[in-house]
Amino acid sequence: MPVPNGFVSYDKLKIPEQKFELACFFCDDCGLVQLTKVVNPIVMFRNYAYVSGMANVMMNNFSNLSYGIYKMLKLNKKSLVVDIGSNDGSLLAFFKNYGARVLGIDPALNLAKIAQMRGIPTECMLFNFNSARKIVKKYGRADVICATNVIAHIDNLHAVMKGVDQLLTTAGVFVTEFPYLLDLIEKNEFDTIYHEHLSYFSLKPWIKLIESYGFEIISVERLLIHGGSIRLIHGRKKLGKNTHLKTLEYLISLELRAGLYSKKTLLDFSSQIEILKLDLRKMLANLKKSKKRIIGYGAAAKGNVLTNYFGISTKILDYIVDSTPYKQGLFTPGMHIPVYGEGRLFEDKPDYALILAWNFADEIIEKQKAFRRRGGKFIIPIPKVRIV
Ligand code: JHZ
Repeated sequence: MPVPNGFVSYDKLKIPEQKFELACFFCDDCGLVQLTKVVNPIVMFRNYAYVSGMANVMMNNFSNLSYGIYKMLKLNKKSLVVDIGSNDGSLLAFFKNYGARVLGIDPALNLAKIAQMRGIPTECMLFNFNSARKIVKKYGRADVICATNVIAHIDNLHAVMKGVDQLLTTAGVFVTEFPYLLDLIEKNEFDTIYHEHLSYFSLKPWIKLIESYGFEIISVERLLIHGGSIRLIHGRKKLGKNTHLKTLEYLISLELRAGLYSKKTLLDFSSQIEILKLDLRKMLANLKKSKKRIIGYGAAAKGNVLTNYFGISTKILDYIVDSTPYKQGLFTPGMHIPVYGEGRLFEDKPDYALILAWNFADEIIEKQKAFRRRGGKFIIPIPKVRIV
């Protein structure tokens, strides 16, 4: 597969794209599911097309997260909040409004610039122990470290934890969110497996990692975002603030019941995906036979995985609409499906829109009432193919 955010410009369409193996290992020892091959992060993230501030659902999630932490720690103008993988500064903008000092860390030059323009100081670098040391020297220690949808993107998890340990004050908290393996398996979310995501976390291996650096989970919450994620707040173990043991035990019991730590479950999952592939391809082929025009909605990284893995090309999807300016005017990696702004859906009036950003299906369907009113239909591919 090509890298999932490797959008291609018109003049480069004839140059063969670099492809990388995309397969998973399962660790017999700790149960972590992880990719077999690691693509150089600079190739994937230096000029990054994904902008977190593009979806209302994301902004609401950031608002809720920042308010919870603000209340919990009673943040003030002396507090420092550091966001790892700060993207366009969307999360930090909330913390800034609460009066805290903020600092973003992100290797994407294009996004660091945007964040800086909106008044969010950002260091354009990858996060590890060395960068944590540099930050401590320049800005002091952080009272809060956030890392939403980014830990799974980092190969050396030990370097991250060493960096967090270095950067965080003694009483500080480390907050992270990532897609939860339990949701991924139960809801057929195979297309969230791609080169950017090196680890697919469940709780057991995660706890093993953080405990080895003297941290414990002080709060755990399941979220609907991104097809099902988990939000964890960590503190230093020596402070003994873990009040969520029962919830953790309960979640681990769910993981065990779902067979997350058995290879058979993972193999069954991959067979399910083959069935999904047949179902979706059959439905799309039937629609094409009856001369329906179909487009894609949301040039998400996951959509690029789905179209490549299921072989859905421009013979099926005329184009994809997406709200991200960085993606518009370009072609999707691998399948080379053109990407346009969302306005085109209404002007062009296709019959069906396949929602590739299925995690935002509700928001998209709500927003595109006019398309539905004049007979347009949506196809949601995951967890099971259905028409709305
Ligand atoms: P979205 C990204 O994955 C990348 P992607 C990353 N690696 C990660 O971990 C996950 O997020 C969590 C568009 N859209 O967020 C915007 C509309 O066009 O599911 C996006 O291009 N109209 C960091 O790329 C895409 O859909 C809309 O109304 O799979 C959604 O991409 C809305 C709501 C979205 O993530």
